Formats: sequence, C-alpha cells, structure tokens
Amino acid sequence: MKLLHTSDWHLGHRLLNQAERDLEHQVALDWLLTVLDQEHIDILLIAGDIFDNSNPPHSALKRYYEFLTAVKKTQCNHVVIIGGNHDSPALLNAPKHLLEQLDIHVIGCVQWNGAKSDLSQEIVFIEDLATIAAVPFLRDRDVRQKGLSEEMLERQSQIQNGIIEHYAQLADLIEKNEYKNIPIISMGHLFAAGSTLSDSEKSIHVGNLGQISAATFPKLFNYIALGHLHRPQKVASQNHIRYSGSLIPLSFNEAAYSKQVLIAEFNGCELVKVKSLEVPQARKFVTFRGTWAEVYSQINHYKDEQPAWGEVVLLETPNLSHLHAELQQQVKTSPLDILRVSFEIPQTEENALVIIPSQQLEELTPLDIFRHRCQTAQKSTDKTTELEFLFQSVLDDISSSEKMLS
Ligand SMILES: [Mn+2]
Repeated sequence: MKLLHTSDWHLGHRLLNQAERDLEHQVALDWLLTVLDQEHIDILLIAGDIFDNSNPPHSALKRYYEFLTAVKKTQCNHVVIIGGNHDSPALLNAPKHLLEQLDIHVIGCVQWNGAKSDLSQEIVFIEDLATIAAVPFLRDRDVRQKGLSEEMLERQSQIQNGIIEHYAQLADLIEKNEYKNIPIISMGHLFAAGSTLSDSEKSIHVGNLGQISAATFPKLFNYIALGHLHRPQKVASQNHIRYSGSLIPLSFNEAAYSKQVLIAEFNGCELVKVKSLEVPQARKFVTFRGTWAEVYSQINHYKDEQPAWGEVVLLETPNLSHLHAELQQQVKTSPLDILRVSFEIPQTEENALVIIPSQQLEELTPLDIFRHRCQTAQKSTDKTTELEFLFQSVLDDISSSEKMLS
C-alpha cells in the first residue's frame, strides 16, 4: 500500500495580500496528478488548510473540485481530507455526502452528538488498504471542558490533555474494531512539539496552545500525517510522524526551503519507506537587499526567464517619493513583480518607535503588532510571553464570540 501525504494548500491565497496564486497552484496540482499515477498511489491524504480562508474565491473552489475530479481519472481511488484551522468546516463538509460516493472522505470538523463528540465519524476504513483516524483541526471548544478555571497554565494543559485524549479514544475505538493486516494511519492538523516553525507560522500557534509531544500519540498508528506547519519535517526525529509542509511558499521566508509531498510505503501494516518529492514551482522568489544603488543595479541585472515574485529590503531610508515610480519603471520589461519594499534600519533610542510601512502593516497580525509594541515599550522582556498569552486570549475570545454571532 502506498499513500501520498500533502497539506496546507491554502487555495485562494494572496501573497502579501496582493498577488493571486492560482497559476502556482495549478502547476503544483497538475504535477501532483501525474505523481499519483507514476508512483501508483492508493490513498491521497490532505491534512488540512485546503483553503486559505473560510470564504475562498470561486476560482479556489473551482481549482479544488477540478483537482478532485481529475484524481478520479488516476489510479488513486481514495482521498481523505481533514479541515485545518484556515478552513471553514461548513464549506468543506457541505459536499461531504456527494464526495463520499466518489470515495473522497471529508472530515471538516469534530461531529457532535448532543453534548458528546462522535469519534466514529473520524474513522475512515478503506477495505484491504488502511484504517485512517482522520482527526480535523481541534478547536478550543472541541477539547476543553467548559466552566473550569481560565488560568493560563490550566487552560494550556486542558487543551493539550483534550487533544491527547481525543487521539487516545480514537485509537481505542479502532482497536476494538476488527481490522486485518492493514496499516493504521492517523491524520492531524496541529502543532506537535519538537518541530521548527517558519516565520509565517509563529502567530498561529500561540493562540492555540495545543502543542502535544510526539510521545503522546498512541503507538497504534503506523504513520501520522500532519498538517499546520509549512516546513516539511519529522516530529522529534520520528520517521513515521511527519509534516509534509505546504505545497507552495506562502511567504518570502518559506521560499528558503523546497516544497514537498511525502510518499509512505507499507508492507502489510509495517511502514517500510517514506520518501519526499520536491514540488515544482511556477514562480521563483527573489529578495534584493542592499542600499538603493545596490538594489537598483541588482534588479537591472536580473534577467531570469522564469516569472518571479520579488521583494526589496533597503538598508537605508530612501527618498520615498521617487522610490515607487523608479521601481515600477525598472521592472517593466523584466519577469519580476516587486510586491514589497521594506527597510532594515538599525534600531536606536530615537527611532525605537519605527513607523511600519503601510504595505507591510497589511501582512502583520495583531499579535505581531502587539509584540512590536512590547519590544519598544519595555527594556526587560521577561514578561513578554505572559503578556502575549493574555493578548492572544483576548483575541481568541473576540473571534469565538464573532463566530457565535455569525
Ligand atoms: Mn497552514
């Protein structure tokens, strides 16, 4: 049995809130379809964050359904999809029963049966191939008991214990059922401790303090296909607990490492091999760094044929009034799209309250700005973690009350 593990497509993503990524997704997904045939994949696992936000553009929905339709024309007959923190559970689940007819299993969120969660809904049994514990992104309300103390440490451990308990109960449930000599796979969209964060991910985990350690996953699982972190990696050096990482770079920082999908091969229920394949990219990412004169000359010499997203990092404060026009003039005939200009100016007492350029402001999260404010406001940083936690709790409360209203 061979499975392909991918996650974090973020269909509908806009780079720096500007540039559409549809062409890049198309190239990556067309390639993925050829891999399903070439590698004789039996099951495709997509571990969450299919879409970039809960209300994706129609072009993203089209891309998703066209891909699923095309999968049915390959040798890969089974698909399992879980919801991520970016996905709208309702949007993913809406065509659930229709897709089920095509052997495409969607678990958008935890299913509730009155006050109890129905874990049996997360078990996908694919005859002769695998049993899959398809755990979606677990939201605060899915794992934490109400009415208990909200103290920082208690809240944190409640979330962690809730997640661990969820996986343990699923493992028990699977063990009770009869299964033959086939692998037992688990999926998840979470932050497992012992992993490395990329810059664009930092803010999403502080809020959900559900970091669980590799050792707490039930031993029953022969492979654990994770999503959430965009950098491909093993968790705590364990070969069978993996993040495939995102399909395309979702920030300039993410472009520093290659994008992958993972192929896990089994003999009976034994995992024999995990290999990664690099995802071809339709666009390059280029950073031009230096003084204005240096950057000007670097851009002039940039002649790569492949279209690229560009960013400029200036090490001096330039004359802003000319900058934009001159840049646009320069890239007119090149395959470059300059999406961002930022400044890296050494911090001194006087410029401590640095003005953040508006373009950059759009891509910062409220937490980033809060962190920035903390840094400029206080010399000692020993309280920063606690302050960030409290700030994030407020944000979480706001967003959950918004969800209850909508
Ligand atoms: Mn993601």
